[in-house]
Amino acid sequence: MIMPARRRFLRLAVGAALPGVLAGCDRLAGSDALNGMLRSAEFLSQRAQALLTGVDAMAQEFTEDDFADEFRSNGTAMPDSRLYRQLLADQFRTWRLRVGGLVARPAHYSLADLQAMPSRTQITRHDCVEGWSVIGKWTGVPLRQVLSRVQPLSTARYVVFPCADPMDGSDVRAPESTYYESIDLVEANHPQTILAYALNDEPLPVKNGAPLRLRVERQLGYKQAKYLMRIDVVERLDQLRGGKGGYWEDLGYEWYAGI
Ligand SMILES: Nc1nc2c(c(=O)[nH]1)N[C@H]1C(S)=C(S)[C@@H](COP(=O)(O)O)O[C@H]1N2
Ligand SMILES: [Mo]
Repeated sequence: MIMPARRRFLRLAVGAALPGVLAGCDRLAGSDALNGMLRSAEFLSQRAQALLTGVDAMAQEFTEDDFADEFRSNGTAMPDSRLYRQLLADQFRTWRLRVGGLVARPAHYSLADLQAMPSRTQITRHDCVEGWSVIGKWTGVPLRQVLSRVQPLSTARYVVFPCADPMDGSDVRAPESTYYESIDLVEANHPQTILAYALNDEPLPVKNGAPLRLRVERQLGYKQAKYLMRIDVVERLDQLRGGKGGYWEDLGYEWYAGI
Protein backbone atom coordinates (compact mmCIF):
# COMPACT_ATOMS: atom_id res chain seq x y z
CA MET A 1 0.00 0.00 0.00
CA ILE A 2 2.69 2.46 0.98
CA MET A 3 5.23 1.68 -1.69
CA PRO A 4 3.16 2.34 -4.84
CA ALA A 5 1.93 5.64 -3.44
CA ARG A 6 5.47 6.61 -2.57
CA ARG A 7 6.61 5.72 -6.10
CA ARG A 8 3.84 7.72 -7.69
CA PHE A 9 4.79 10.63 -5.52
CA LEU A 10 8.42 10.29 -6.52
CA ARG A 11 7.65 10.08 -10.20
CA LEU A 12 5.43 13.12 -9.92
CA ALA A 13 8.07 14.97 -7.97
CA VAL A 14 10.80 14.19 -10.49
CA GLY A 15 8.53 14.89 -13.42
CA ALA A 16 7.42 18.16 -11.94
CA ALA A 17 10.85 19.40 -10.93
CA LEU A 18 12.69 18.71 -14.14
CA PRO A 19 10.76 20.70 -16.76
CA GLY A 20 10.97 23.77 -14.51
CA VAL A 21 14.71 23.42 -14.27
CA LEU A 22 15.19 22.73 -17.96
CA ALA A 23 12.96 25.59 -18.96
CA GLY A 24 15.12 27.85 -16.81
CA CYS A 25 12.09 29.06 -14.93
CA ASP A 26 14.06 31.63 -12.97
CA ARG A 27 11.22 33.59 -11.47
CA LEU A 28 9.67 30.50 -9.92
CA ALA A 29 12.97 28.86 -9.05
CA GLY A 30 14.06 32.03 -7.27
CA SER A 31 10.89 32.25 -5.20
CA ASP A 32 11.67 31.66 -1.53
CA ALA A 33 8.17 30.44 -0.84
CA LEU A 34 8.42 27.79 -3.55
CA ASN A 35 11.91 26.73 -2.52
CA GLY A 36 10.79 26.48 1.10
CA MET A 37 7.82 24.38 0.11
CA LEU A 38 9.92 22.04 -2.02
CA ARG A 39 12.48 21.69 0.71
CA SER A 40 9.92 20.91 3.35
CA ALA A 41 8.15 18.43 1.07
CA GLU A 42 11.39 16.59 0.51
CA PHE A 43 12.23 16.79 4.20
CA LEU A 44 8.81 15.48 5.16
CA SER A 45 8.94 12.56 2.76
CA GLN A 46 12.44 11.66 3.93
CA ARG A 47 11.38 11.79 7.59
CA ALA A 48 8.19 9.85 6.87
CA GLN A 49 10.22 7.21 5.07
CA ALA A 50 12.64 6.89 7.96
CA LEU A 51 9.79 6.62 10.48
CA LEU A 52 7.99 3.99 8.44
CA THR A 53 10.95 1.82 7.60
CA GLY A 54 13.67 2.66 10.13
CA VAL A 55 17.31 3.30 9.39
CA ASP A 56 18.10 -0.41 9.62
CA ALA A 57 15.37 -1.64 7.26
CA MET A 58 16.63 -3.97 4.57
CA ALA A 59 15.72 -3.78 0.90
CA GLN A 60 13.97 -6.91 -0.35
CA GLU A 61 16.32 -9.67 -1.50
CA PHE A 62 15.38 -12.28 -4.11
CA THR A 63 16.54 -15.81 -4.95
CA GLU A 64 18.81 -17.38 -7.55
CA ASP A 65 15.70 -18.13 -9.65
CA ASP A 66 14.74 -14.48 -9.83
CA PHE A 67 17.62 -12.66 -11.43
CA ALA A 68 17.45 -11.72 -15.08
CA ASP A 69 19.89 -13.18 -17.64
CA GLU A 70 20.65 -9.71 -18.89
CA PHE A 71 21.00 -6.60 -16.78
CA ARG A 72 20.26 -3.75 -19.13
CA SER A 73 22.45 -0.67 -19.23
CA ASN A 74 21.28 2.89 -18.78
CA GLY A 75 23.05 6.23 -18.98
CA THR A 76 26.69 5.79 -19.84
CA ALA A 77 27.54 2.37 -21.33
CA MET A 78 31.21 3.21 -22.07
CA PRO A 79 32.86 6.29 -20.54
CA ASP A 80 34.13 8.63 -23.23
CA SER A 81 37.51 9.39 -21.70
CA ARG A 82 41.09 8.61 -22.55
CA LEU A 83 41.87 7.68 -18.95
CA TYR A 84 39.04 5.14 -18.84
CA ARG A 85 40.04 3.61 -22.17
CA GLN A 86 43.59 3.16 -20.81
CA LEU A 87 42.33 1.59 -17.58
CA LEU A 88 40.11 -0.79 -19.55
CA ALA A 89 42.91 -1.73 -21.98
CA ASP A 90 44.98 -2.60 -18.94
CA GLN A 91 42.10 -4.70 -17.51
CA PHE A 92 41.94 -2.25 -14.59
CA ARG A 93 45.30 -3.43 -13.20
CA THR A 94 46.39 0.20 -12.75
CA TRP A 95 42.98 1.42 -11.53
CA ARG A 96 42.91 2.55 -7.90
CA LEU A 97 39.99 3.64 -5.76
CA ARG A 98 41.18 6.72 -3.87
CA VAL A 99 39.45 7.25 -0.55
CA GLY A 100 39.99 10.61 1.11
CA GLY A 101 38.50 13.82 2.40
CA LEU A 102 37.50 13.95 6.09
CA VAL A 103 39.21 10.72 7.09
CA ALA A 104 42.05 9.98 9.49
CA ARG A 105 43.78 7.55 7.12
CA PRO A 106 43.37 8.31 3.41
CA ALA A 107 44.05 5.23 1.30
CA HIS A 108 43.88 3.80 -2.18
CA TYR A 109 42.82 0.32 -3.14
CA SER A 110 43.34 -1.85 -6.21
CA LEU A 111 40.58 -4.15 -7.40
CA ALA A 112 42.51 -7.07 -5.89
CA ASP A 113 42.69 -5.24 -2.53
CA LEU A 114 38.91 -4.79 -2.53
CA GLN A 115 38.29 -8.38 -3.59
CA ALA A 116 40.44 -9.58 -0.68
CA MET A 117 38.15 -7.86 1.85
CA PRO A 118 35.06 -9.60 3.29
CA SER A 119 32.34 -9.55 0.62
CA ARG A 120 28.56 -9.55 0.47
CA THR A 121 26.32 -10.98 -2.27
CA GLN A 122 22.76 -9.76 -2.68
CA ILE A 123 20.01 -10.31 -5.25
CA THR A 124 18.01 -7.13 -5.48
CA ARG A 125 15.73 -5.15 -7.75
CA HIS A 126 17.00 -2.03 -9.48
CA ASP A 127 14.31 0.57 -10.17
CA CYS A 128 14.99 3.35 -12.65
CA VAL A 129 12.77 6.45 -12.64
CA GLU A 130 12.43 6.04 -16.38
CA GLY A 131 10.00 3.22 -15.58
CA TRP A 132 11.89 -0.06 -15.74
CA SER A 133 13.17 -2.53 -13.15
CA VAL A 134 15.54 -5.49 -13.29
CA ILE A 135 16.74 -8.00 -10.69
CA GLY A 136 20.48 -8.58 -10.45
CA LYS A 137 22.91 -10.49 -8.27
CA TRP A 138 25.66 -8.25 -6.92
CA THR A 139 28.88 -9.10 -5.11
CA GLY A 140 31.13 -6.51 -3.55
CA VAL A 141 32.73 -5.14 -0.44
CA PRO A 142 30.42 -3.45 2.07
CA LEU A 143 31.20 0.26 2.03
CA ARG A 144 31.37 0.21 5.83
CA GLN A 145 34.39 -2.12 5.59
CA VAL A 146 36.23 0.50 3.60
CA LEU A 147 35.05 3.37 5.81
CA SER A 148 36.19 1.59 8.96
CA ARG A 149 39.65 1.32 7.43
CA VAL A 150 39.96 5.02 6.56
CA GLN A 151 38.22 6.23 9.74
CA PRO A 152 35.90 9.16 9.01
CA LEU A 153 36.47 12.18 11.28
CA SER A 154 33.74 13.38 13.64
CA THR A 155 32.77 16.18 11.23
CA ALA A 156 32.06 13.74 8.38
CA ARG A 157 28.43 13.51 7.20
CA TYR A 158 28.34 12.45 3.55
CA VAL A 159 30.16 10.17 1.15
CA VAL A 160 30.64 11.42 -2.42
CA PHE A 161 31.33 9.17 -5.43
CA PRO A 162 33.02 10.84 -8.42
CA CYS A 163 32.79 8.63 -11.52
CA ALA A 164 34.92 8.21 -14.64
CA ASP A 165 32.32 9.17 -17.25
CA PRO A 166 32.28 12.79 -18.46
CA MET A 167 28.76 14.09 -18.97
CA ASP A 168 29.61 16.80 -21.48
CA GLY A 169 26.77 18.39 -23.31
CA SER A 170 24.88 18.71 -20.06
CA ASP A 171 24.13 22.07 -18.53
CA VAL A 172 25.53 21.24 -15.09
CA ARG A 173 27.18 24.33 -13.63
CA ALA A 174 30.21 22.44 -12.52
CA PRO A 175 33.99 22.64 -12.50
CA GLU A 176 34.10 18.89 -13.05
CA SER A 177 31.90 17.28 -15.66
CA THR A 178 31.71 13.63 -14.67
CA TYR A 179 28.74 11.77 -13.21
CA TYR A 180 28.76 11.81 -9.41
CA GLU A 181 26.53 10.81 -6.51
CA SER A 182 26.40 11.07 -2.73
CA ILE A 183 24.77 9.40 0.26
CA ASP A 184 24.83 10.13 3.99
CA LEU A 185 26.87 8.15 6.52
CA VAL A 186 23.79 6.26 7.76
CA GLU A 187 23.14 4.93 4.27
CA ALA A 188 26.88 4.37 3.74
CA ASN A 189 27.06 2.11 6.80
CA HIS A 190 23.94 0.10 5.90
CA PRO A 191 24.83 -3.59 5.38
CA GLN A 192 23.39 -3.66 1.82
CA THR A 193 25.45 -0.67 0.69
CA ILE A 194 28.27 -2.31 -1.23
CA LEU A 195 30.97 -1.46 -3.75
CA ALA A 196 30.17 -4.11 -6.36
CA TYR A 197 32.76 -5.71 -8.65
CA ALA A 198 30.61 -8.64 -9.85
CA LEU A 199 27.17 -8.91 -11.45
CA ASN A 200 25.34 -12.24 -11.90
CA ASP A 201 28.51 -14.19 -10.98
CA GLU A 202 30.67 -12.47 -13.61
CA PRO A 203 33.10 -9.55 -13.37
CA LEU A 204 31.10 -6.31 -13.59
CA PRO A 205 30.60 -5.57 -17.32
CA VAL A 206 31.69 -2.21 -18.73
CA LYS A 207 28.09 -1.29 -19.59
CA ASN A 208 27.15 -1.73 -15.92
CA GLY A 209 30.05 0.23 -14.41
CA ALA A 210 33.33 -1.71 -14.47
CA PRO A 211 35.48 -2.03 -12.52
CA LEU A 212 33.42 -0.90 -9.49
CA ARG A 213 29.99 0.58 -8.83
CA LEU A 214 27.92 1.57 -5.86
CA ARG A 215 24.86 -0.47 -4.85
CA VAL A 216 22.68 1.37 -2.37
CA GLU A 217 19.69 -0.90 -2.45
CA ARG A 218 17.08 1.19 -0.70
CA GLN A 219 17.33 3.94 -3.30
CA LEU A 220 16.54 4.43 -6.98
CA GLY A 221 18.67 3.69 -10.04
CA TYR A 222 20.36 7.05 -10.43
CA LYS A 223 22.03 6.70 -6.98
CA GLN A 224 23.81 3.50 -8.17
CA ALA A 225 26.97 5.26 -9.37
CA LYS A 226 29.00 3.35 -11.97
CA TYR A 227 32.72 3.64 -12.94
CA LEU A 228 33.84 4.67 -9.43
CA MET A 229 37.15 6.51 -9.28
CA ARG A 230 37.14 8.09 -5.82
CA ILE A 231 35.32 8.19 -2.54
CA ASP A 232 35.35 11.59 -0.82
CA VAL A 233 34.11 11.93 2.74
CA VAL A 234 32.72 15.43 3.30
CA GLU A 235 30.77 17.53 5.78
CA ARG A 236 28.49 19.31 3.29
CA LEU A 237 27.25 18.86 -0.23
CA ASP A 238 26.24 22.42 -1.07
CA GLN A 239 29.72 23.52 -2.10
CA LEU A 240 30.24 20.68 -4.57
CA ARG A 241 29.50 21.25 -8.26
CA GLY A 242 25.81 22.17 -8.68
CA GLY A 243 25.32 22.03 -4.90
CA LYS A 244 22.70 19.27 -4.78
CA GLY A 245 24.92 16.22 -4.27
CA GLY A 246 24.60 14.42 -7.59
CA TYR A 247 24.55 14.75 -11.35
CA TRP A 248 20.78 14.27 -11.64
CA GLU A 249 20.11 16.08 -8.38
CA ASP A 250 21.83 19.16 -9.82
CA LEU A 251 19.22 18.95 -12.61
CA GLY A 252 16.26 18.69 -10.24
CA TYR A 253 15.94 15.10 -9.02
CA GLU A 254 15.48 14.44 -5.31
CA TRP A 255 18.70 13.77 -3.40
CA TYR A 256 17.00 11.23 -1.15
CA ALA A 257 15.83 8.64 -3.69
CA GLY A 258 14.20 6.16 -1.29
CA ILE A 259 12.05 3.52 -2.91
N1 LIG B 1 28.65 6.85 -13.72
C1 LIG B 1 27.34 6.69 -13.99
N2 LIG B 1 26.57 6.08 -13.09
C2 LIG B 1 25.25 5.91 -13.33
C3 LIG B 1 24.65 6.41 -14.52
C4 LIG B 1 25.51 7.04 -15.47
O1 LIG B 1 25.09 7.48 -16.55
N3 LIG B 1 26.84 7.16 -15.17
N4 LIG B 1 23.29 6.24 -14.72
C5 LIG B 1 22.45 5.98 -13.54
C6 LIG B 1 21.10 5.50 -13.83
S1 LIG B 1 19.93 6.66 -14.21
C7 LIG B 1 20.76 4.20 -13.71
S2 LIG B 1 19.15 3.66 -13.91
C8 LIG B 1 21.77 3.18 -13.44
C9 LIG B 1 21.84 2.20 -14.59
O2 LIG B 1 22.68 1.14 -14.28
P1 LIG B 1 22.95 0.02 -15.38
O3 LIG B 1 23.61 0.67 -16.55
O4 LIG B 1 23.78 -1.02 -14.73
O5 LIG B 1 21.57 -0.49 -15.78
O6 LIG B 1 23.06 3.69 -13.24
C10 LIG B 1 23.13 4.95 -12.62
N5 LIG B 1 24.52 5.27 -12.39
MO1 LIG C 1 17.93 5.60 -14.00
